[in-house]
Amino acid sequence: HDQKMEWWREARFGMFIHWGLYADPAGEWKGERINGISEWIMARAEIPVKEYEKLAENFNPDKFDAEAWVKLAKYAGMKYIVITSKHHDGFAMFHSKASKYNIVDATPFDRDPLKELAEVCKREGIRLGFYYSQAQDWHEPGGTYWNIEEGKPHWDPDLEREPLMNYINGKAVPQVKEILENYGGLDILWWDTPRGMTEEAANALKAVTDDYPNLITNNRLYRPWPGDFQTPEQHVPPTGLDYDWEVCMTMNTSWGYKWYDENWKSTEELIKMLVDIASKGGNLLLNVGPTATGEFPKASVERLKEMGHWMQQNGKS
Ligand code: JFZ
Repeated sequence: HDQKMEWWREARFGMFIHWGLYADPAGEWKGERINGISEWIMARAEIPVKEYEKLAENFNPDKFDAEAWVKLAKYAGMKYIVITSKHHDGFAMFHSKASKYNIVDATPFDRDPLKELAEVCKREGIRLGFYYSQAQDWHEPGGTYWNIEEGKPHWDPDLEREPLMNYINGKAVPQVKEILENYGGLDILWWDTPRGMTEEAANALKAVTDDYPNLITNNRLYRPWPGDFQTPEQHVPPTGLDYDWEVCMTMNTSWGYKWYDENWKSTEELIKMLVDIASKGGNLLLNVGPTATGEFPKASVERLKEMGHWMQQNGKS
């Protein structure tokens, strides 16, 4: 347990990437600005499943360049990358046999960006993790959604409900097996928002990850759940914690790309945050939300370059 954490404890700084179909609407639906984080647009605008699915038909991020992403992360001083393989919208950003609703089978792009990213990471010595939304899957009849625990129905009445375990056994477990098997050996599996999760579902997924003794997982599989590290979100915890922790943080407000989110933190703020976190013994997972063409927003690139410049002068290596 401790041995697999060695590289992670040394790492201090990683890149979070929230990338999915939601990068296309980018916070706006039918000419209206939708409040909140952009990767939640399907829920916030109550978009029916069939309508949201149509985003895939035009999703063609042909400016995607895994090498450019990894090299910038590396230049910024980051040691690892965690990317959304499937967010709550249920769309897989990797080639999946378990569900056709994935970037290779459902879009004109016809490439597996996560495969490309995995290859470059391996070559460049950057560790790689996938985020996988195990509970919330707004696309599936058995997937959970944000207010399921309040007994609310899914916003799309055409999605005929099924038991959670249908989705867990039919999609989540097979897809988690796929990502652990097909991407050269992931270092991290990043679970999220266990809303509506059951112990049975958590155990089914844990059984899969148990086959990978070097895999590091977070504490968001179930509630309560230890995982290998805790995940304070959008704030820096006090000093003196006796467990491993990683702050995940946005540079602006939204995780996914939102074109009018101009609430950028300054480079100075980000560097101070990194120093604060490192001095307290934690890691910073700093988010980028790439566009639907597959590029990092200019403001993110600027900040990462400036952080890299600072790291060259003050970092360890
Ligand atoms: C979740 C997601 O819903 C969100 O879209 C994003 O991926 C983020 C990283 O994770 O949102 C959360 C999860 C946990 C907390 C808050 C928002 N939390 O523990 O305060």
